Amino acid sequence: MARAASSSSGKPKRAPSKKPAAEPAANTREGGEKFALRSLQESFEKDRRFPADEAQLLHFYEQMLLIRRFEEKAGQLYGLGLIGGFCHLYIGQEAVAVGLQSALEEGKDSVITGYRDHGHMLAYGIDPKIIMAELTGRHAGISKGKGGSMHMFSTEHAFYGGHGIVGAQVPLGGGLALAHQYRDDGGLCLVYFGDGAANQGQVYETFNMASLWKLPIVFAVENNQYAMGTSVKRSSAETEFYRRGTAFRIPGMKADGMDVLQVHRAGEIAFDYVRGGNGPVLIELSTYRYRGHSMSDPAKYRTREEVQEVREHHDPIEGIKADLLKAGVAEEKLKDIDKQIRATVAAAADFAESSPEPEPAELYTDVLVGSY
Ligand SMILES: Cc1ncc(C[n+]2csc(CCOP(=O)(O)OP(=O)(O)O)c2C)c(N)n1
Ligand SMILES: [Mg+2]
Repeated sequence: MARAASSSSGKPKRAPSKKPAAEPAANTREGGEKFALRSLQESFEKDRRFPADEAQLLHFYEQMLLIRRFEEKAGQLYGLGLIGGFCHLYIGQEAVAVGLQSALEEGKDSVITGYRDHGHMLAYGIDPKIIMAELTGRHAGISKGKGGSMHMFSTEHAFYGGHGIVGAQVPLGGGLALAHQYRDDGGLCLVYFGDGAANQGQVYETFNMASLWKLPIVFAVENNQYAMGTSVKRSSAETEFYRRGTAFRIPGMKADGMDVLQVHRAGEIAFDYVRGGNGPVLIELSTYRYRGHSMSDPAKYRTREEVQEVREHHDPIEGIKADLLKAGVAEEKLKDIDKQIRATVAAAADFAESSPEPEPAELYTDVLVGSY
């Protein structure tokens, strides 16, 4: 039977454009069968590592090492009872936040993530003192000590948290991207979420609207192989997370999340594409967390050998160190940088421990009270 010239909803089909039709982009409805999941991966595969010069390599090394040493110290303070509530460390995943955020335009682009958020803040150059003060619930903390480890924000850096509800940051990120589009400010939103969060329905609702409206958004799945104690193999029907946007015509990319140069390069390609008005990109960063899910995780779901293998052969900081040594940087210099970073982190911990807690009156500030 011949098809009527109307869509399934009964509405007449849009009249064909009078302009000479430009070749439709593959990743649009008009692009029909041409949608290519791996269209961006192909350009990435041509040249997977960002060709950093010595100064850039040193910068990546310093940023990742700062996150590592900061998180080690946070673990110690937690053990001493100075950090209350939940505390999720980023040790092992440093290359993801550093590689991606260094490819953003700070102040123009926005970032949002889940509760494993200390590294993302440090990657923005936010003062470790005020992050540590937040972890220890002090007034000087970035959320005045009222947010703690999971709920930190810096509107100055367009960093919108810090969210404890798994996956909730994804639709919020969609909203941030819609705001960029509406204001036409040229910015994009980078949304991070985990492999576990990737199984949530709200993620796919966001994919649909983001793709339909061509929102300037990059979805970054930090696949650290586990959601609490459940491995991706036990929880996910599709463990190749970069494919998860296929049904929504979102091109997918996959990069080694333990190699900061690969992450940065993948970020550049994705951000360029999104800034071109082409709609969202999904990047899967394969990574690994060395510590437990949170500080109270006995980690019985994996062997010590598994963790040891990643530490010995895939550590992101050892990786960049090898690049630096190859570039002729003296090992002594790298040791000096480590010493300075340890001193910075020790000063942040001292500051946090000696800062006052918020006044009781703070209970009444930043609280939304109103009638609806
Ligand atoms: C809606 C919701 N369900 C469950 C939880 C409890 N929970 C906290 S973290 C987590 C696992 C999430 O894993 P993943 O998304 O892989 O992130 P990762 O912790 O590995 O960074 C769960 C189930 C929660 N905080 N929110
Ligand atoms: Mg995970």
